[in-house]
Amino acid sequence: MYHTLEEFLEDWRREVQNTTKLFSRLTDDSLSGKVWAEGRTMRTLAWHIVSSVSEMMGRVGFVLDDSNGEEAEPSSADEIREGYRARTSALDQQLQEKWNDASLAEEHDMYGQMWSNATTLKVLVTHEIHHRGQLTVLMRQAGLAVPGIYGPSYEEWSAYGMPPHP
Ligand code: NI
Repeated sequence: MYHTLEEFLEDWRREVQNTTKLFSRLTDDSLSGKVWAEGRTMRTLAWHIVSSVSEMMGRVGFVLDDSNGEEAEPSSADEIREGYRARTSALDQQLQEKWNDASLAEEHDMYGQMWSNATTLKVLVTHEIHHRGQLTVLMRQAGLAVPGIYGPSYEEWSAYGMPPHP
């Protein structure tokens, strides 16, 4: 649980860097890939990560884009990258302008339950990590190289001259 805004920002900025690193490996050609017939495509999954930032934070008073959640999924990987960059930088700036440490204890109706803003921020982070893990699998199955996030990826072990860990 976050006790100060700075605690959150430190965590969040690191995760934004991680997601940005993963998104940097997306290619236009790979976006329609999925693991099973009914599954989400990489495009849908990546865009869900992007749009969830504005959807979730929109419920606690932040306007991070002007789509009202009506936006179509973009066709290119660059639009996904730019959408993420724009939303996360707007959030970073607006959080510093509008919230302080006391804001974390305020509660809002989130999906039918009352959550403190500290809880909402925690869910923002874990939701993104959850879907980023799914996206990593899809990217690997599509033959894309994936970056290490909390530890080296297969390719990175080799680059360090070490045998890849399973
Ligand atoms: Ni989700």
